[in-house]
Amino acid sequence: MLRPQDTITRERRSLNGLWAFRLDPQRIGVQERWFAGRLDQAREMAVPASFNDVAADPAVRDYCGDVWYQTHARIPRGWDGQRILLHLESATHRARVWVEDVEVAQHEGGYTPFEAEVGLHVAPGRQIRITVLVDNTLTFQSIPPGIIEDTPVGKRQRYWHDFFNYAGLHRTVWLHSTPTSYVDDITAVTDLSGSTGTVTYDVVAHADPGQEVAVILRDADGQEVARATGATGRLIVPEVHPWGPGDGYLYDLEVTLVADDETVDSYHQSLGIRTVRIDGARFLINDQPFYFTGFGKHEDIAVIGKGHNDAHLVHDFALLDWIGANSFRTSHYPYSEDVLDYADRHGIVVIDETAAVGLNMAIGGGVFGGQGYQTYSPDTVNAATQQVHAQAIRELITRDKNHPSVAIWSIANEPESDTAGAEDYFRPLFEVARDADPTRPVGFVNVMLAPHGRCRVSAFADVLMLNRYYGWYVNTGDLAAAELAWTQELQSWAGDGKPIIITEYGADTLAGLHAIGDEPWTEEYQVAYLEMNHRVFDRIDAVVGEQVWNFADFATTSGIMRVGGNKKGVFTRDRRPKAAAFALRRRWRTQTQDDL
Ligand code: GCB
Repeated sequence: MLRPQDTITRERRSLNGLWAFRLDPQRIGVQERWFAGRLDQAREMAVPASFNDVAADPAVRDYCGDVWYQTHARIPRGWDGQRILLHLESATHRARVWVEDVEVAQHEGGYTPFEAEVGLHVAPGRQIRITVLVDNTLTFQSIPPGIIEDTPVGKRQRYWHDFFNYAGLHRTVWLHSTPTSYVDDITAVTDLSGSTGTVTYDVVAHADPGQEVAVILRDADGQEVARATGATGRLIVPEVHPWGPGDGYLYDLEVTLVADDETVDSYHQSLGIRTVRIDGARFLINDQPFYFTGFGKHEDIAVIGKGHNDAHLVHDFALLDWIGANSFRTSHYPYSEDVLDYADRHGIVVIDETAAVGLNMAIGGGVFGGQGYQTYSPDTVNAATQQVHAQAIRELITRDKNHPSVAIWSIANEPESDTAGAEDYFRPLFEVARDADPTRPVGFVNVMLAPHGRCRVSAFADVLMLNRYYGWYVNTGDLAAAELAWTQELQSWAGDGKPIIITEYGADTLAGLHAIGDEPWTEEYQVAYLEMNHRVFDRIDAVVGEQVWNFADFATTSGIMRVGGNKKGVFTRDRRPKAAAFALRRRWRTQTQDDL
């Protein structure tokens, strides 16, 4: 599946705007066929957006279950004879979709796209009704997992991850057309040797006899640099301009389906020519050692929650640039494709993560509620969960495999990883990732509860990604003790001979709170905490990256550990800098990659 595009053979129409919206707490909508007519008793809801905060209604904010979205759209007359599709970039966490009275799609997983051919049910020029049932429930068989607890006052959704369960239609919904013979998928793998680049491509096309695949590679000025015919092949690019950190140089691969010199279908795939490789404990991009600076982020904005917004996208990247960040992690789910496109164009390196977060009932139960469960068991995270997780990995890699910015696949955040159950659960998932993409390093993010020597999953990983909170959750307020303990632990990981990226270190900080001594929650403490961490990292050669938790304050479920959300942001939720922002800027903008 390719993302919808406007090309000489394809068209797309965004369905973003205000949709009809209705909660369905009794789950009667399917039985009553709410899709079969105009949605009754509906309010208006913005798409894209999380529905939770838009309505200013606690019943909507904390809602758990089925919600219905409906819109009407006209199929362009010019699409007569074309393949017509409905494409949803995400529906969190699962969806069923009807066009008129016909169910056309179902999808599990809240952060990856899906689409359905709808041509049989629509007529060009006519208006159609599109109805989407979105279910935001988390269960042990969803990624991320959660549980609905029956309490004396009703059902309550619990989950073991530290961000608010925003849901809805978070990204663009498209109607789009392709020719009936069409390019269905493109995989491009790039390589560099001296000043020569290569692009090895593989195109899946639904072609009629007599039609063939042809590709043309153009540089950023639109000049042709290579061409070939055939569904698979290799293009040689002399005097290549590689993609690299800080240099988002992109080529355009035009993939066409041709018959007798006529273009039947055309799709443009942007490409960055670069390599990613691990050499011992070094992380190499284009054979140069790379040191990650940046953040774990969230898609999290006031009012629209996890809804995609272009102005916020540009602003967040402007702040990344201002502070000197060269990378971020899509903690803790796949982000909008617009985010990755932007990272490609601006040379920002991405650790791309699945939504497998909170597979750890020991830690999450203590912090966020939902105690007393065993993580891996036939009744909790089990073989069925593993299948859903495997599918989430495949869908992530299918969607993002051609982004030069993506340097690492992270298949989970902080799962329980120190038990035999964890080993059995994760071993096959690493294979799933490597089968789907043999070219990029694969890892997962290790939690403090599974330190070196106890973690049974890190052996499967190409790169070690550690989240550590010395000086915050442990040695709170005692940075000297934290520094010693952290250095010792990190030295033991360094013995594994793999590159180490610190994917989380951070301290909750209330903007405007100050103190002279080491007082947690103050702006000064956040600075001192980060500086302590940096002293530790700078001692250990195997550390090839530091990503602070978090870029900005973000919304969480309510609980005694959180004050109006998680406050570990270096920026506030409305993107104002805390003192730590200036401290990081000094480190990241004034030091070179060699110093770090
Ligand atoms: C973690 C999690 C992240 C939390 C963070 C915290 O280890 O990966 O999702 O938000 O800690 O602030 O506790």
